[in-house]
Amino acid sequence: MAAGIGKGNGFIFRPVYLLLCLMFAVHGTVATEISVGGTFGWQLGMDFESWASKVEINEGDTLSFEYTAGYHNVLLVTPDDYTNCIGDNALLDMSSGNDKFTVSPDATYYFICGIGEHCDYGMKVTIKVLDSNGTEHTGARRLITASSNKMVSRL
Ligand SMILES: [Cu+2]
Repeated sequence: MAAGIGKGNGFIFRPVYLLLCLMFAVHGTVATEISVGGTFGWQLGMDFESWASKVEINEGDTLSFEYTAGYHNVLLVTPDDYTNCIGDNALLDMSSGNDKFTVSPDATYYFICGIGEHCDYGMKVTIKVLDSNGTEHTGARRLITASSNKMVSRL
């Protein structure tokens, strides 16, 4: 009888693992790489706040900051430092020119450029990440579908 139960367990567990694998696979395809600023990239001359308001960013998505290394950088800062364009206390400092940052759900991130007065000239962006239901905690769901988000991210 013990051997019979052992076999039974095997049949029960295998489909469960398969299902978990499928769930991860499906979830993985949803994550999108989003180039901040679209094809314009991360540089002076873009209204990044306006850009961000049109893009839906979900948990697991990866932000990509593309720029000429040395001319700009990407600093993750606190809301206060974001408002005042202060980069000295950056929580994260990226400067490769092709910086990737994967976002967590329900989070808000504040990025600025720490070079010269670029932040004062508009090189700053607030990234609000939607939760797993595709909703923002603080406001109504944006009227952008996941598929249009992918199109926006490739512009
Ligand atoms: Cu800059």
